[in-house]
This record gives sequence, C-alpha cells and structure tokens, in this order.
Amino acid sequence: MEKTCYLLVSLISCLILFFLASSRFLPTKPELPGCSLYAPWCTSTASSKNPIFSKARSAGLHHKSTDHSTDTPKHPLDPLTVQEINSVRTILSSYDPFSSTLPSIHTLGLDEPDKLQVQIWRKGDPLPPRKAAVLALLNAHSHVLTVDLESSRVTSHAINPTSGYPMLTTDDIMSAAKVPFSNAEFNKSLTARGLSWSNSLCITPSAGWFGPDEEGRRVIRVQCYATQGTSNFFMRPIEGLTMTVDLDKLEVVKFSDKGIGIPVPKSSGTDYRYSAQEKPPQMEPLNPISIEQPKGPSFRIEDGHTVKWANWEFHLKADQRAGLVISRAMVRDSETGELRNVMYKGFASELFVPYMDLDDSWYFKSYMDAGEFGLGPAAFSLVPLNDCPRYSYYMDGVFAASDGNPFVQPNMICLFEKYAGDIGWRHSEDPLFGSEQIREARPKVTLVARIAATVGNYDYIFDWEFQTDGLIRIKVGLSGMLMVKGSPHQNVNQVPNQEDMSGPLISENVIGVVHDHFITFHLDMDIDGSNNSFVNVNLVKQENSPGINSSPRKSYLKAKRKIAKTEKDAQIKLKLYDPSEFHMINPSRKSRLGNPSGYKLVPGGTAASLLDHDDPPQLRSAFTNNQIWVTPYSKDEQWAGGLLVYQSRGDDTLAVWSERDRPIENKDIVLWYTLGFHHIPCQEDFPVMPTVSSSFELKPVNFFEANPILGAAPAFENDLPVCRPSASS
Ligand SMILES: [Cu+2]
Repeated sequence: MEKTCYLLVSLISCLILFFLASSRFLPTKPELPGCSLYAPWCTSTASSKNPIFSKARSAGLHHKSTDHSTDTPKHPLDPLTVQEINSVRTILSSYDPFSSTLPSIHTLGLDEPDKLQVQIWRKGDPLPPRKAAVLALLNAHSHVLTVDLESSRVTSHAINPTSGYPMLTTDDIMSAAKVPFSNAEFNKSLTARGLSWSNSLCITPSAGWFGPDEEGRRVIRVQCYATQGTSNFFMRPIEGLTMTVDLDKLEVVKFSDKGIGIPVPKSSGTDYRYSAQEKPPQMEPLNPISIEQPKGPSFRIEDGHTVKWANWEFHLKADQRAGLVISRAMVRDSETGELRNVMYKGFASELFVPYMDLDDSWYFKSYMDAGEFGLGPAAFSLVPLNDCPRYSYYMDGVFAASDGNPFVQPNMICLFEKYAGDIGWRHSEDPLFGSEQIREARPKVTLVARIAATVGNYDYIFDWEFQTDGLIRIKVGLSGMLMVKGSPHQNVNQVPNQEDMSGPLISENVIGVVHDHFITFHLDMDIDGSNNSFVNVNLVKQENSPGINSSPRKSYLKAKRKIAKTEKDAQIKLKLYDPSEFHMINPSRKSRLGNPSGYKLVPGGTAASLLDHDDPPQLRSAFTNNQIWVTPYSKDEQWAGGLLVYQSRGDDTLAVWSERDRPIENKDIVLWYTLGFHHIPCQEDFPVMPTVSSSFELKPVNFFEANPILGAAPAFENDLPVCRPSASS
C-alpha cells in the first residue's frame, strides 16, 4: 500500500516537474501561420492612403500634431474653430462693459443652433448662424453671454443669473496652489513636520457650499502632499493641514492644522511608473496583443466630426465641460435602409463624488467634476497601444484659455473598432437530436469613442460603444489614485475601534476614505423623431388560486405598461424587488405588428446616494436623488447640477426643474440616468487603482422588425486566417 502511494506521488511529481520545465521552454512568440504581425494599413507610411487619415493623421502608432489654424466648421454642431474663438475674444474686447478689462473666460464653446435648424440641415446647406456661449468672471460676478459671430455682437448678457460661479480655470488652480507657500503659518506647519516647500506640493479641492459663511466670494481649499521619493504624491498626504484661499484675492482666509503628530506616509511602494518598478510581477509575461484589420478600419470620418460605421452615423466632438459629446446618432433600418433617429445628443452632464468623513480637512470633499473642473481640459492625450488600440483614430479638442485665446488639447478622443472575442448571435443544431448539423455564429464587433479624463487624482474613462444590433453601451471606468487620509496607525491591530475610521487602512499610515461616484448622463433620445413618451413597464407578481386557473403554479409575473404623463411620474428609484423596464417610445411610429418603436434604458452600476436630501452636498447634487428622470427638452437644461456649479446652492439642478412637473407625454423629452458606484477602498487600490467599470445600455425594443443583424456575414477564413498558437493542439 505504502509502495503504491510512493509510486503515485513520484509519478505526479514527475508530471508536475515536466510541465513546469516544458512551460519554461515555450516560445516567447507563438507561431502565427498566415497572420501578419503588422497589417500594412496600420503603419504610418500607409496612413495617408486611407481616407480617414487624409489629414496627415497617424493610425495611432505615433501622435502627429494637426494644424487647426485653418479649420472651418462643416456641420451646425461642429465645435468652435481656432479662428472663431479668436473672433469671440475680439468681440468681447470691444464690448462696452468689458472695454477696460476683459473678464476671465471660464468656458467658451459653440452655442448650438436650435434643434429644428439642426434637424432640417442637410450637407451642402449653409450653416445656421454661428454663435458662442461664454461663461466669464469679472470682479467675482458671473457673466453668461451669447456672442453672435455673424453680426460680431453680444446678443445676450446675464449677470449672476443663479447662485454659483463658472468652472475653475487652469490659472485659478495653479495660482491658488501656490498661495500657501508665502503663508507663515503654513511654512511653520511644514517645518514642524520636517518638511519644506521644496519637497511639498499643493492641490486644490473644490470648496463645496456649506451656508452663508463663504458666500459672496470665490473660495477654494488647498491641501498639500510630500513629494520626496515618489511621483505619486497623492499617497503622501500632509494630513490635517487645510487652507481656504480666496480665489480672486489669492490670500489664505482660513488656516487649519489639526494633523500634527500624524506622520506623512512613506514613499516606498507608491510609485506607479513602469520605470520605477523594482519587483517583477509574479506571472508569466504576456505577449503583445492586438486585433488584425488586414483591410483597414470599417469606419470613416467625414468633415472632421461625422462618423459613419456599419449601420450607424453620428456626430462626435470634444467639449470643455462634458469631455465628449455624441449628437445626431442615427441607425439604418435593417429592412428599408432608412436612416432613423435614435438620440439627438448624449453626454456626461455632471459628476458627484462625496467623501464620507466629517473631519475639518474632509467634510467639504463633494466634487462635481464636470461643472467645477471640466472634463475636456482634464482629458489629456491618450496613450497609443495602452489607452487605445494601435489602429485607433485620434481627435483633438479646441478650447479657450482664461485669456480667451484658443488652445488645442491633442489626441483627447480615440475612436476604434473593438473585437473582444464576443459573440453577436449564435445557434447550433446537431444530428444527434434529429436535425441537420447547423453551426451559425457571428462575431460581435463594435465601435468605441473614448476619452480618459484625469481630474486631479482620479481618472474617469468614458466609452460610448455602438453595436450593429442597434445597442449603445455607455461605460465609465474608474482608475488613478485614491484620495487618501493620513493615519497614525500602521496596522489595524493598533486601531482601538475600526468603526471610528472613515475607511480601511490600505497601506501603512494610509486610510482609503469611503466615497461614492455618481455620473449623470443627459440622453436626449429622439426615437424616430422628437416627440417621444416614457413608459414604465412594471413586472408585477400575480397570484394564481385554484379557482382562477388550473395550473399548478401559484404565482407568475405580468408586464404592465404605464406611460408617464408628467415629470414626477418619471422620477424613478430603482428597486430590485419591484423591477421595471424603462422604454422611450415614439407613439406615432409603429412596427408592422403595431408595437411602438422604442429604445429601453438598461441600468447598470446602480449605487444610489444615501445622503440626506438637505445635506449641503446632496442639495447641490440633487440630480442624484433619483436614478432616472425625464424632462421636457429645454435648451437651457443641459447641466444636471446647473449652469454655474462652483459654490452653487442647488437652486438650478435637474431636481428643481423636474419639480415643475411639466407634461412629458408625446413631447420632445430628455432621459437622464445616473451611474453610481459606492467605493470602499481596499489594499489592491494602492498605489494606483486597477480600473473598475460599470455601464448602462440603450437597447432597441420593437424598433426593428426583427433581429437587425440576421443578414450579417460571418467571418471567413479566406479573409482572416485562423491563428493557431503552437501551444494549442
Ligand atoms: Cu472611488
């Protein structure tokens, strides 16, 4: 018995040793018979031959800067050009109220033409009059202006129309971050911690709004970090040291240091750069990977912004506040070929990121990143091969700086076809079960438009993904650095009561404070035209009793449709045990079977804000009180947190608009959806977070007469040889 056992163990050991040994001799590059490593269209020399790269744009292997100085708008929704931004600046300089001092320009972008003008416009028609929408600041007053570029006149001008100020400019942030260094108390606090100005750096969390104390002037918080020994200063907070700075006078108005005695966390292990890694990961290296497109991409971009791919057509542009805007999304009918309207405009309208810590240095952290900082300028150049596949097309943003001069945010959007090995549809039959043998499958290839916005410590990755079956998936990925809190503790054993901590210990002396992320999307759905209705298709449990039906079942579900008449009918909190589908329909466009044409919202990432409605951060971000809202279309209601968000008091939010309870049945309506994340940090989030994603979908429902990709061709080996890595049988 013992001998048998010994032999068995020896045999298993030998087998393990054999596999371990043989795995070490696997070729580093598997053989790829018939598969070229680099498709010819994907090289920079071939790029000029491809129609989408006609403007000397590389395919993503190398970024090339594009000269935008002579750009001209070709579509009514095209963003303002360099020349137009220069014209706006000239017009404002000679505008009487600003003749002595040009205000600082906080946002400057296209004032989009009325919807009807855009809808009836056809390629070749003259463009509707070009106008600019400007948010400016002068002597701590907010100015909301419309500038007509044809007449060279300011055509509307409001001063402080609501509470709040325009988003911060880069100058605001950079100037405020320097203020503490000339403050004696601050320097004393640094010295007390053995630090100096040369090895510290300050950032500028937004101030929030917490009552009348700080009203009437623009203020910002300034907090600092130790930089020595790492590029990742975010993991080395100088805890408890917070200054409130007057943004216009650039002086410290409040100083607080309650962190003496809390050590600055160590620098070792915080650097995330590849060049700084000392330990190799305990895994076998991955070989380079990419998909092949031997015939080039299937999408094209016309006139700089109109994307055409498979059955989709839409307008894509960069935006200073929203980062990326999709407009005029239309899909071709699979039966008739008609190009049908799906969505007039979709974009991330506002974010809300409240932290759950009441300390002096933390209570105000309740960021509204789109309206306070802007996602456009935060969307730095994407990294080819890593942020976007090598066959991506890159698009620049053109924005205005605080002095009104244009600047280019290069390569901030990438567009690429994605094949993740997923299946579009499939079915098989087998003679074993009496049928002929059938194996039918279609690969799922999608088109993705992406930006990645680095808003301070956090990185938000926004994907708009289009499928040939008519579905649009909107995905948000979170990465970057946590906003962490210094702690005297190095181990949880030292913590008297862990419940007193505002988050878990994620490294020595580092707490990852619990927080939420909410991203609210403006989705102006126009299913087959502007007039749509919102239908709550509620699944209701029905009881069966013997007298009603002879079935042995006791319960079943029924789908009950309820059309929302007014806005309050469409203020929806998601409920797992009272589920619904949410349809946007066109009641006057019916399928051949009589069903209204529609799209449904398929929620995902359903964390909800649990804060009190009268908690100041929640009051300002009341657009997160519900996950779904529907409002009648209004050109003035684009930004869920209000037009002027910085230090706003919550008087111009989606929640305020929706309380008017306006009629929404068979009207031009806008759907709003909030993607939510609760984030309880963990050690794996240190020192940089692996991306966490969540998405929601807009999915056709009785929009097409049948499966719209029934006729889609499968992939054939003639076009794309099957690759057989040498390790597979
Ligand atoms: Cu987070």
